[in-house]
Amino acid sequence: MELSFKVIIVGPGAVGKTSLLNRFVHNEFNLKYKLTIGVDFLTKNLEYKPSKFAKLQIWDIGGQERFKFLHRSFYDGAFGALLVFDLSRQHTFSRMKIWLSEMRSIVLNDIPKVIIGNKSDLIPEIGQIIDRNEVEKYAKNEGCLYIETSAKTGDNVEKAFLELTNHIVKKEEKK
Ligand code: G3D
Ligand code: MG
Repeated sequence: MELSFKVIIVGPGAVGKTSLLNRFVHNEFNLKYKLTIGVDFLTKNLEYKPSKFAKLQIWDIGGQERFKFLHRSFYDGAFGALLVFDLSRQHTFSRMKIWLSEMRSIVLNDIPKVIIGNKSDLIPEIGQIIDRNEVEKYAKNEGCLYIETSAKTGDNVEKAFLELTNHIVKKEEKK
């Protein structure tokens, strides 16, 4: 049986959603398409356990409000979600929380979610802007994993997708 899952990547603009997707799927950081127009998806076959593969169809959306009318079909059929904010910009954390509560109002079944603090490569330079304990507390409270990534260096990017996939697989196996 081939496993195949739709997963979605959401969050405010410019937090690095498209860059994370490019890093994960193509292992590169130079953006060929800068602005996400509406909805786009990429697929990748992920070896989530030795010799076990899952095909991920990853949907990327712009953070822009003007795409709001797309949300319902965007969320439709998703098995899991990555919620991204930017570790270098405080307000993106609050905006990401709004995305999560909106998702809860649209996707009524509880799908696995991973919260991503992206751009961790900037922390040595700019210091810690967002209280990590607060993010961890929030994630725990929402039943989500929290992972800090860098699409630029690639740090933890595969791990974030792996954790999400393992979560989804475990949940499906229980059915
Ligand atoms: P979005 O899809 O969430 O809107 P993008 O975000 O992937 O388009 O990225 C927005 C900007 O953040 C881009 O910069 C991109 O290069 C940068 N970026 C994405 N991920 C990282 C990261 O992990 N580290 C750093 N340092 N920058 C990142 P520009 O300048 O091209 O707008
Ligand atoms: Mg984008």
